Amino acid sequence: MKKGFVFDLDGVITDTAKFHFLAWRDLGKEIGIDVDLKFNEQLKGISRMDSLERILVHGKRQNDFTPEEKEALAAKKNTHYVELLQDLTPADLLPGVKDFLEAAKARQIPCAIASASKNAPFILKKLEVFERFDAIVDPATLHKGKPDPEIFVKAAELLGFTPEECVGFEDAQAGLDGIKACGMYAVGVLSGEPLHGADQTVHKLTELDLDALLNA
Ligand code: B16
Ligand code: MG
Repeated sequence: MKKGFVFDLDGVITDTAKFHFLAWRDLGKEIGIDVDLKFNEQLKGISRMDSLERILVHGKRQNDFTPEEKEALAAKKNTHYVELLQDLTPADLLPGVKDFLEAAKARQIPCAIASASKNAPFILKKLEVFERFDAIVDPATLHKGKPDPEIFVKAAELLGFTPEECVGFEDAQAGLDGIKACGMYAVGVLSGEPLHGADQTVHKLTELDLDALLNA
């Protein structure tokens, strides 16, 4: 019997990938690097600084900036990203999320957020579901980003369970690999590119049978 749920944020609870894309695309323009939608897929689930490093490699500019300049570029992208988040409302929850969280609450299944985003608490408050989560992993405390399983192990620990006792929900391959690497049951949420290695995949959380999932 599964005891806890661990959710990724971007692509599972809400679609903030479109805002990450716009902010990275504009920053890319300023430094002469083309960031298109296809390349943006590679940034899903990847931390802010690791995303910048990938963009610099993509534009063959990985040796052109000092650590301080990289910090400034990442901060500039984040300022733009946070501006784009200002109009977020509960209507931006992905289909089925609200009902799924309510159903989990009715069955007293604790829920955690395992997101690479340092903006997760702000986003969850905008979506009016912050109170619904029993734990949010602070990505600043982690040693390794996804696909390392650390964030999912930590989320299970914060809920008081082992990874095997939890179900993880992810839309990005990096996150899915992290979930599987710690023995957690993985639900892949399809948002674009195919996902490999999930125990089951859905397009929306409405497709899930909660009782079957708890017994998976
Ligand atoms: P921030 P997730 C990830 O969220 C995004 O998918 C990824 O594109 C982003 O770079 C990362 O959060 C860090 O976000 O700049 O807000 O700290 O999918 O792990 O919920
Ligand atoms: Mg995601």
